[in-house]
Amino acid sequence: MTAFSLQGKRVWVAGHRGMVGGAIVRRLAAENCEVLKATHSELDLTRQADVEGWMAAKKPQAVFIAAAVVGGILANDTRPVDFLTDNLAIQNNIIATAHKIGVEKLMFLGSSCIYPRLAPQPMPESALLTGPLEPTNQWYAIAKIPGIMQCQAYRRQYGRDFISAMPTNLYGPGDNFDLLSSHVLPALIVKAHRAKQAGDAAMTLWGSGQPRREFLYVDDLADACVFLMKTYSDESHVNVGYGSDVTIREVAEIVAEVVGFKGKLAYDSSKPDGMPKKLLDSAKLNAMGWKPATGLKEGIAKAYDWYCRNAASAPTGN
Ligand code: GFB
Repeated sequence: MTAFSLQGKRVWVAGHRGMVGGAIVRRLAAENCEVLKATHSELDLTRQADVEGWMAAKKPQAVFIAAAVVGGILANDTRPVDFLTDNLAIQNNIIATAHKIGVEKLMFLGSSCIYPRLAPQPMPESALLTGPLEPTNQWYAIAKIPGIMQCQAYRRQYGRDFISAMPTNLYGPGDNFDLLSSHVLPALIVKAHRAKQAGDAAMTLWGSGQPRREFLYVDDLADACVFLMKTYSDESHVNVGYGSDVTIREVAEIVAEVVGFKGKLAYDSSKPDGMPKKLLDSAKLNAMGWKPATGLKEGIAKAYDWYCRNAASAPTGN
């Protein structure tokens, strides 16, 4: 493995206002580097000429691509154009320009939904492109797969040090708590909090509660990203997971306990379940010496605390 030092470098975190980008910025504070950021009003990442102009002027030496159109199971299903074409444009513009201006190291971030719906569990890196995708997130998955291939292609043809990491389902500070577009964990936090405040007898989950998901605290992901940026240099993408999964019902029970909601769980079967199980095989990353630091209940307590201090009073979708 080749060591790459971030010290003294200009490091661009594309998507720094998102949950993942924000966590990477927090983690980079310990790396003695200059963090570059561009807000959406300063730079529209879907516009190639703008990305080229901005990157040529700012000259980042390292880039984390944490910018993406993201969302939970319903948002994926109802906004296919945004999830497919915006994500393709964003990653293509950044990766191609990174090559043009000679970025020394780049990390592309994908998602565990790149793997087939019925992939072997836990899902190893080698399961990519071995079967049909889960229909509820196929647009996002189809957009992310070429990002991995692009990093590989620039490495093969031009010797670029571009790598990719595939995180599992994430949660934590800076999450999206809008019930119509969020992922399950922030949605459960909002639902439990509101149900507790209203004195409701039950809170309603989407689907059957039976699907299994793996949840990683976002600051642990950021730590893994910086670790890989500094130590990993190869073609294959690397899974970044927590190491174990729970059913949606089980995670709802943990959220209810953390929030202090004592009512029942109800299920809305008109909403989709999505993948029956999504657990990454993170053996490759673990063998390099990295492990997550935050337990699930501990992470949920931190996320709930952040929600109470920052988002609980904001209007959210219903
Ligand atoms: O996190 P989530 O929206 O997406 O949903 P995926 C996970 C599971 O939680 C599904 C259930 O079985 C949902 O039906 N669920 C229960 C809920 N209650 C709720 C709720 O109130 N809100 C939400 N959102 N779900 C995502 C992809 O898939 O995984 C993304 O859509 C991304 O593109 C991400 O790849 C990692 O885990 O099914």
